[in-house]
Amino acid sequence: MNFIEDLNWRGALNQVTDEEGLLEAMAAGQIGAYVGADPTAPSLHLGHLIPFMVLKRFQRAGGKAVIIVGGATGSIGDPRPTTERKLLSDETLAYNEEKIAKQVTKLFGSDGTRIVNNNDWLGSLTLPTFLRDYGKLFSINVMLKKEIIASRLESGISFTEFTYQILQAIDFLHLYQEEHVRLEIGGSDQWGNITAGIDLIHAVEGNDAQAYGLTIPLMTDASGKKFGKSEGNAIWLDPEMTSPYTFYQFWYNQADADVVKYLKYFTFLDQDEIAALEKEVAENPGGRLGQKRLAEEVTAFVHGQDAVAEAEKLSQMLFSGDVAALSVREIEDVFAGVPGFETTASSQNIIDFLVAAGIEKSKRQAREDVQNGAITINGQKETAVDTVIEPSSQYEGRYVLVRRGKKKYFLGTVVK
Ligand code: 545
Repeated sequence: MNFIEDLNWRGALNQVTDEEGLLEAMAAGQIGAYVGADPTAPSLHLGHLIPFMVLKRFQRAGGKAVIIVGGATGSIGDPRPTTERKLLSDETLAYNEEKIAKQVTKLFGSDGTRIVNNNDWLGSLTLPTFLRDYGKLFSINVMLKKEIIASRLESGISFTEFTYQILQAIDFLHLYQEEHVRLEIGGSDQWGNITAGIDLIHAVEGNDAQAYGLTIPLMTDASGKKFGKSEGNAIWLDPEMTSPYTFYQFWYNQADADVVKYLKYFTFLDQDEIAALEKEVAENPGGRLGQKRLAEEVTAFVHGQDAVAEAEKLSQMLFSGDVAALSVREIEDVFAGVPGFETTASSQNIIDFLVAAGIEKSKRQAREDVQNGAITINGQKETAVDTVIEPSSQYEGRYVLVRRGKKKYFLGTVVK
């Protein structure tokens, strides 16, 4: 299967400007492809990852991969369909830029991907040069017809955001000339900017110049919901923002109806491997073998093999209830973003404690659960209704971990 057939099979192709031309160019010798990311946040999240995965597939198909960190474009911001962006402060921009550069270097830098910052060429461009060399080659009439611009004409758009597409187009031309880049890849929201770049290359280099664009569809789950959030939170690639455990669990908890689609989209497993997993999911629904493989593959890709081992160790500990040995750091990773409760450090009767924590609705229910052996505190099953709880006896005195039933955990933070 060639690069395009593979993307089609994976459901990862939305539009391509000239499929035949692109495949010919790829077959004739090594060409480059690029994806850009603006430092408008300190980390990429899962929604951003897909074009980078496609870039990686391009690289595996023999191409050269280039990533632009948009130091210059990020200071302006790609227009959104809704409203004008608020400009980020210089400090925020510098901070995000450093973070994003580090992140893409960590994710892609070790395998020969070239990472560049468009501030290096756009930053020194003067206004007269911009207007003479580039502005003249853009037709306002064409620019106004770009979907994103058209959608903003009613609500309004600044000259700054209107001009964004020209900057991105200059990037493509720059990489065309300097890095032998012939293809730009992006999400479907990038179509207008990518085709602006192709038009600029044709205007400067002649209509025969090989320049192609490819976009990837927006990911949705089986219920049609936008993909990539867990309980309303974005899944970030930065381990400080989304712990590798949460990241792993996000994949592990996907529905059977979605797992094959995600295996195709987010892993480098081949057709045979995915077909085998598809069969497994169909024959053994709820068995989670597909999800486990998905979680392992994507977590290893983003966080490394050690993070997979750690996430699986934590999952096992939580599943078996053997949580006494968890470190404070592990507790914080596992329960980040999960609603919990607060408790004082003073000794409390277990029934009062469970009701005050909101874990049990009534004392009667609390007694019943305790007597039935459904309640575990810090990994220890408590079956006596007169048990006295010392909330600060474990985990450096900072947390108390309650389990009700087989699965449901509640983390209590001990407050002074
Ligand atoms: C800048 C200069 C270029 C080429 C591209 C750009 C960036 C592009 C853009 N891309 C998005 C983005 O999001 C913020 C990321 C991190 C905090 O705005 N104009 O920078 C997203 N992109 C990945 C996909 C995208 C896109 O990074 O293309 O479609 C999301 O899937 O929205 O020369």
